[in-house]
Amino acid sequence: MQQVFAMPEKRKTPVILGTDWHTDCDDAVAIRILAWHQWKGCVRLLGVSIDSAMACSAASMRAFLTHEGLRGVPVGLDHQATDYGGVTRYQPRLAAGMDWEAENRSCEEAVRLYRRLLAEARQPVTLIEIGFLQVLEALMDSGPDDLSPLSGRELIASRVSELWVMGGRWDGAEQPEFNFSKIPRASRAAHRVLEGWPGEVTLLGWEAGCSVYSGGVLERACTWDDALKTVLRDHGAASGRPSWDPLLVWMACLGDPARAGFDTVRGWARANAADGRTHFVPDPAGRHRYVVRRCSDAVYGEQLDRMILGYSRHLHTLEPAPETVLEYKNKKGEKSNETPVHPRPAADAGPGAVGVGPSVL
Ligand SMILES: [Ca+2]
Repeated sequence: MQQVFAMPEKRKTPVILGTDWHTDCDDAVAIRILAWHQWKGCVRLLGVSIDSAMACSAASMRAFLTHEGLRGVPVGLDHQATDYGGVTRYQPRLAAGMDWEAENRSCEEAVRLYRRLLAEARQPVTLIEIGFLQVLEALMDSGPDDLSPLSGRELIASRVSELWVMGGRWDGAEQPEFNFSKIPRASRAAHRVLEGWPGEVTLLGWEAGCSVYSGGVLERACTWDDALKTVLRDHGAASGRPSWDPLLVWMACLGDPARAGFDTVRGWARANAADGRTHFVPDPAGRHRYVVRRCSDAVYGEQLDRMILGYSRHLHTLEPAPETVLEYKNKKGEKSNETPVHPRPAADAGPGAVGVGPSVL
């Protein structure tokens, strides 16, 4: 039976993305999925928090956000998070020609970015975490400051609608998952966030995304320049990459796992503070839930690829989203709804050559 997926609602839900932006590249695919939802008017990206600190973390993130039509989104960095280590090819290429140290230095401390954005929020904010959890742990533990008289827990309780986390394993497997176990303090942070987060948490585990491949559509069907295509090639994943982070971002932007084709199990999730191994106790009154797939790998992968290529074509053809059409006065002082100039330069091929259209779901 054909699975019917929900179109995004034009709610412009404010979201903050936390990402390790580390050695894997599915975070970049996830940002493409988020950008697609912003284009469709579903979400509004308030900021990005990077929770591992590499040589060109901030420079490569800012460059990629610009490629994705998200220039100017504030970027925070956990400046202490050099202990995650790691080397990657895609970041240096994105950051070529930029002053890496200066870009990192210019980033607001990640916890302070969260506190500032939450203090300024006038409607509930969705938090999406596709990396390590020590920044959210520090947010939870933060005290009142010049940004807000509220403690971190009070800010979360009053301003955050829900936290969405890619992490853990919820299929009963013994092995710990990467985000919850890369280094000891990642495990401790996972333990403490699951134990003490004052709100709803939805978890997508390793098992839900490991066999869903996405992104390969760019190699097959995108004949123009696309930064994400280059990122995937640099990672050695031109034919696609498992979709842990993209799947979580998709359901979080929709605000409901069911709308992305997932069931949920409610209860209490726990992570071992020493090694990040996870455990779940079903309970209808629990504040946590993990997602369970309804569909085949191919069905999820196709849906993600349609968004990935649809947004690529949008960037390439400079097609304006309805939400970005500005009203302005022409030379005669008359109001006009003419298309504004898109900040991206024109690329080298015409529109509509291959693949699916931008209205994809
Ligand atoms: Ca990640």
